[in-house]
Amino acid sequence: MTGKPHLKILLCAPRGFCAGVDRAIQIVDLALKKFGAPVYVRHEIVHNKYVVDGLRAKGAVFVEELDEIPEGTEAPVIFSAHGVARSVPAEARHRNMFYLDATCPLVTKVHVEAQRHAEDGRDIVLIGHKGHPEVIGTMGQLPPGRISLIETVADAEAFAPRDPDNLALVTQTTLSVDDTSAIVLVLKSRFPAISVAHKEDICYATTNRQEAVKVVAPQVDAMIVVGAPNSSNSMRLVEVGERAGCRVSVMVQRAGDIDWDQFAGITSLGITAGASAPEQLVEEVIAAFAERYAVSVEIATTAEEHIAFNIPRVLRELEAASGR
Ligand code: 0CN
Ligand code: SF4
Repeated sequence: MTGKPHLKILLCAPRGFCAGVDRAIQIVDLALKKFGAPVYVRHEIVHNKYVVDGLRAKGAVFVEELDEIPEGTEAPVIFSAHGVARSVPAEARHRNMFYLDATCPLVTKVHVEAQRHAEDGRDIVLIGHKGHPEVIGTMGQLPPGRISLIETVADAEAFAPRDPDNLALVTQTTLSVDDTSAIVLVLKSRFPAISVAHKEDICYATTNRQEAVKVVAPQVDAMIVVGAPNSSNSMRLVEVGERAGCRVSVMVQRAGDIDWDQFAGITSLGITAGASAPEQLVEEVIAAFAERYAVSVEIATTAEEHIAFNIPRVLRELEAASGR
């Protein structure tokens, strides 16, 4: 018998890596194998320091813009999962760079939607967070002025389009499902003709992880989201936990970040992880609790995920050629 207090951990499922993140990391890994170091990566491939540090140790060089990459390099450059403005591949082509696009196919789908709406003569409303790389990438699919960014219900109420009867709506993929539906409601009531895809563009992974937290958070004393502060989908999970009435709903990047005072006296804990957070970090957090508590871990499954995305053909071909 240990003298440790008992702690029941409810582990959200699904949690952690989504298909887009898995693919993006695989693209960097395979590129390093095929072309050797260095491989340049524009922006954090996914928003997780542990992932980025791990790839950096294998020879990936992270930059924010292409102009940080030396002129004339033959090393490939990879665009992150969040997508890029059209000017980025254009610049890469102009500089004769070899690039690989790790943009999640679900983000590319939004880019294509925006382009189609523009071809049909509509102006576009994008719901998203200003300054987020996905928003910069999506807005950069069209010339300035064609896409208006809406961040809040107040923005939607104040929005004054030049042609209210000729609008289309697209969204960032990693938003709060509930906040977005409130904004969509305002836009639809103000602009009944607005063209919306069957639903907003929030991806399956974002939706499923929020749904799991909604189920788990009301059952526990505290909620931990393993993730990073610059990860939109992870930050949304913290909010969902708070709104579900959890007294403590916090983000933790690594076990070392845990503020033990916040968890004093708890007997149950919910744990999830953002779409860019590796499972090793979840295990590390559980292990840290297991040092102080007699933990029991139960999995709370709210959805099954069986989605996987293909990697770019050039890597598949190289993979085949090298006999892997
Ligand atoms: O954390 P991520 O790298 O990105 P955001 O949630 O900040 O968009 O997760 C991958 C998501 C994508 C694209
Ligand atoms: Fe793609 Fe969604 Fe994952 Fe982003 S969170 S990489 S959109 S599956």
